[in-house]
Parts: sequence; C-alpha cells; structure tokens
Amino acid sequence: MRFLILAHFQLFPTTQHPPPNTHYPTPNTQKIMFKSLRDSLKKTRQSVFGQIVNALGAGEIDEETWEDLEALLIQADMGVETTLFVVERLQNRVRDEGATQTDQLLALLKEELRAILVEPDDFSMEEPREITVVLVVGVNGSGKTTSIGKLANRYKQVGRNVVVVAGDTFRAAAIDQLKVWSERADVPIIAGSPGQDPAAMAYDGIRAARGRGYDLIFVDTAGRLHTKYNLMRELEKIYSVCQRSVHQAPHEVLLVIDAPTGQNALTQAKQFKQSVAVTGVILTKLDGTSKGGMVFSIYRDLGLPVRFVGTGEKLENITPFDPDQFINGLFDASEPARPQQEESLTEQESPPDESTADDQSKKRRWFSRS
Ligand SMILES: Nc1nc2c(ncn2[C@@H]2O[C@H](COP(=O)(O)OP(=O)(O)O)[C@@H](O)[C@H]2O)c(=O)[nH]1
Ligand SMILES: [Mg+2]
Repeated sequence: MRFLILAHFQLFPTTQHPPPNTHYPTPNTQKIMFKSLRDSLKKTRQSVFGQIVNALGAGEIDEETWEDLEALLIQADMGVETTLFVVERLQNRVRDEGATQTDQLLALLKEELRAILVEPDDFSMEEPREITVVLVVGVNGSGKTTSIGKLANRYKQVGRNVVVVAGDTFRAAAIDQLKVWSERADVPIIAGSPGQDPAAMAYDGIRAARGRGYDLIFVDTAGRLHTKYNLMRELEKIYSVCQRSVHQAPHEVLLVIDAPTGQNALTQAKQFKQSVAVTGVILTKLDGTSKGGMVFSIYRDLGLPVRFVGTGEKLENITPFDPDQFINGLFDASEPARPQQEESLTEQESPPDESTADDQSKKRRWFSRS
C-alpha cells in the first residue's frame, strides 16, 4: 500500500460504512461569528476605515475630501484600480444625486463597497452529496494546513464525516503538521511518506476515503516546490486526479491568501487561478493586519468570493465571510481611529501550541449556541 492511514482511521471497520449525510445542519452562530469577524477587523478599522469615518465626519465635500478618501482607500490595501473605480463611482453619484455633505458621501461609500462584495453562488461544499472533495491551494505559509484543521473541526461539529489528505509531500514537517491538526479536530488523516508523488497521494486518499464512507475530504497541497513551474504542474495533476476520481470533483478549490501580504498576494493568486479553477478564497491572518481592504480587490480584481476568514491561530479561529458583517465591522464608529501601526506576523512552519482547556471550552460554547 502506498499510503499510511494515521490517527483514527482504523477505528471505522471497512465493512460498516457510516451512512452518507443528506442534511447538514448549520450552527446558528451569527452573533459569535460577527464578534470574531469584528474583532479581527480591529486593526483595519482603527488604522484606516476609522480615519475615513473621521475624514467624512461633517462638512462640505470638496477637492480635499476626494484626495483624502483616495489616499486612505489605497492605504487600506484596496489596490489602485479598485480605489479609482470606487472614487469614480462616488463622484458620479454625488453629482447625480446632488449630495453636498461628507456624511452623505460616507453613506454612499458604504453602499458602493458593499456592492463590490457580490453574493456568490451557493457554497458547493455544503450541498448534500455522497462525497465532496475540497482542494486547498496557496503559497507556503499562507495558512493552508491550519485552515484545513479549523474547517475539519467546524464541519465535523455539524455532523459531517470529515477526512484530511496530506497532499503536501514536499516536506516531512508538512505531513506532521496536518497530523497534529487532525488530532485537534479529531478527524482521520490519510498520509503517505515525504517525497511521494502528491497526485498519487491524492488519488489513494480519495479512494480510501470513499471506500470508508467519508463525505467531506480536504486535500492539503504544497505551496512551494523546486520551481514555481513544478508547483503549478503538480497542482494541475492533483486537480485532474480529483476530476477523475469523483463526479464533478473537486467541488471547491479554496485559495488561501495571507492578508498581511497585501496586494502582492493578488499577483500570486492570479498564477494559481491560471493553473486550477479556484472557486473561493480563505483570507487568513486578518487578525494581525490593517490590510482588510484587500477583500475588495479579491472580489473585483480576482473575481473570487471570500468564503472564510482566519481570525487567529486556534482551532475555532475561522469564520464564514459575511459581506454585511464585514462592512459593519469596517465602519463601526464606536472606536476612535488610531494612526496605522502594522504588526508583522511571524510565519512558522511548525504547528502552534496545543489548544488549551479554555480553548476547548470556548469551542464547545461556539458550537452549542443554536
Ligand atoms: N494569526 C493568525 N495566524 C494564522 C492564521 N492562519 C494561519 N496562521 C499561522 O500561519 C502560519 C502558517 O500556517 P500553515 O497552515 O503552516 O501554512 P501553509 O504553509 O499554507 O500550510 C502558522 O504559524 C499559523 O499558525 C490566522 O488566521 N491568524
Ligand atoms: Mg502546510
């Protein structure tokens, strides 16, 4: 056999499959989700969007208003193109609607920003089907393995039969790291040995998972190989293995983007999009950056919806992206704006410390509110 099955995989006898899920309850965690999204937007809100609220406080719209607004939107990492697009739309609306006051402009700005966050199609990962394959791609250190651990936990909590496949065979540490996350999420892992062909690993993993009746498979992938060319070819092979293994798979291809990387991440994202049919974005490390404005360029420049936001390093620190909550979180006027103070996040490849008992109880609280 080319792969090893670690963790709890052997707990399920192969002859007795868990029944396929046809109904996936979604936990009613609206309030808690909003809190965690809002909290993770603190830096973005305090450094940039709070200043926009101040700049558009009370007064007449003049030339300086437009200059300040443009500079602040660029500072929020919205990207030049998206910023110019928004400012032009606002100038047209101010003219057409006869607005003269900055508070009117603020209301229009919120509307225009919200309009960029187009509601995507239904999330394929949550549609009932016998088996759902989710491929997770992105550059090294962006948070793929961590996000898979968090999502495995989240979906296991709502009754899915989750399994993770260690498709990053480039580094031994990557396999170990996914193993740690699978233990935290209490889901089985299918892993081979370092250096093994990742597409063959994906094939074996999907086949084994299918044989044992799992309904949600997350496939981890490498973010770096010897060359970028190799990486993209390898991802294409994994993608095509998924296509050949399960009808309409991969059902989701989630691109993990590291928010602190800002606009540079978009160039990398475009390269991934050229190789595989990316369906959505997981935006990680929003908690450590003031670059939350890049959500708008992900939607506009990449044409991709943000599906989840990483709000910290712990198991429960992931939240579905909600456009209305995002806009509210950016402009919450109850906090004073502070000058921008970017804290860079250190990227480490080893798994973070085990969650504490307190984390575990928080996790239970998170999912028990329904
Ligand atoms: N603060 C914070 N750190 C994160 C988040 N997601 C991932 N990380 C950290 O980012 C680092 C790299 O994550 P990893 O999952 O190994 O990235 P991968 O190489 O893409 O698999 C780790 O130290 C993670 O703890 C997040 O949402 N917030
Ligand atoms: Mg990884």
